[in-house]
Amino acid sequence: MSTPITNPLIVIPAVDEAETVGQVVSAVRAECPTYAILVVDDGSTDDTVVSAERAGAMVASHAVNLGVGGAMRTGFHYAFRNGHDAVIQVDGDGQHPANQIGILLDGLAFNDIVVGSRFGPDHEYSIGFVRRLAIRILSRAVSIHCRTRLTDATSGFRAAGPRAIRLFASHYPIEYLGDTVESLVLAGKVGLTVAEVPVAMEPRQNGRPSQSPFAATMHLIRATFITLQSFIRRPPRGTRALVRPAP
Ligand SMILES: Nc1nc2c(ncn2[C@@H]2O[C@H](COP(=O)(O)OP(=O)(O)O)[C@@H](O)[C@H]2O)c(=O)[nH]1
Ligand SMILES: [Mg+2]
Repeated sequence: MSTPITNPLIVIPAVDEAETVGQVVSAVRAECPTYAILVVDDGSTDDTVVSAERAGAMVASHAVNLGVGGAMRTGFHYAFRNGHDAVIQVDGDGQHPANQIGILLDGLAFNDIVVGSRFGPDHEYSIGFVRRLAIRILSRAVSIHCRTRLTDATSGFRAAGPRAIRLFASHYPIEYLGDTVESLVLAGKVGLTVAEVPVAMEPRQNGRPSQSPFAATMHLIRATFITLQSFIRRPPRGTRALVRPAP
């Protein structure tokens, strides 16, 4: 795990983010000029693909919408096949500042997965009471699986190292919130190490979030029950072997 990261891949899941995805790609390229950037377009009806390509990213397009989990599965698969030793997930709406990517990558020296938290002591991020409460409960439950203290288990700003890439290239949860919460539960269950670091995040720059605040809150509550249920579920067959260090 202490081998330095030399070949990271930025994965940007995006649906209808033509207004912002170009700026996001440009900002990442300015901050991390040598990193490969893959935008996973999931059936956008606007110019997301054109904007991303114009800004210099590679684009993978799904023929049908598979959700953020499906997009990340594509991203991890690409990373595994092409020898990348880190995957950094970044939103296409400008919420995740490129200058915070280095903070996530630094954490990979000691951990398999590093999650960027909106709720660090030095960062202000406004969020509704019920949503905050649901995130807190979810984060507590995921913390138990991951044997660490997490405050923002639903954050999509995160980095994964080589062992996590091996796992997620073949098993990435694709149900709603699977991309964030379930993926951490799986990682914890098979013995990967997870850490959280505080990062600065911006409000969405344009367009609408994929969920209304009400729908997002209801889903968070549902996800809390599903996550609690995960305490009695076993990880899929074969996943432990995938993360075993080479002899
Ligand atoms: N590939 C893919 N990306 C999506 C989908 N839904 C949302 N996204 C992207 O995932 C990122 C996070 O979504 P967002 O709506 O910003 O979620 P929030 O930040 O949790 O409010 C954005 O870049 C979206 O464009 C989807 O169904 N497929
Ligand atoms: Mg967002």
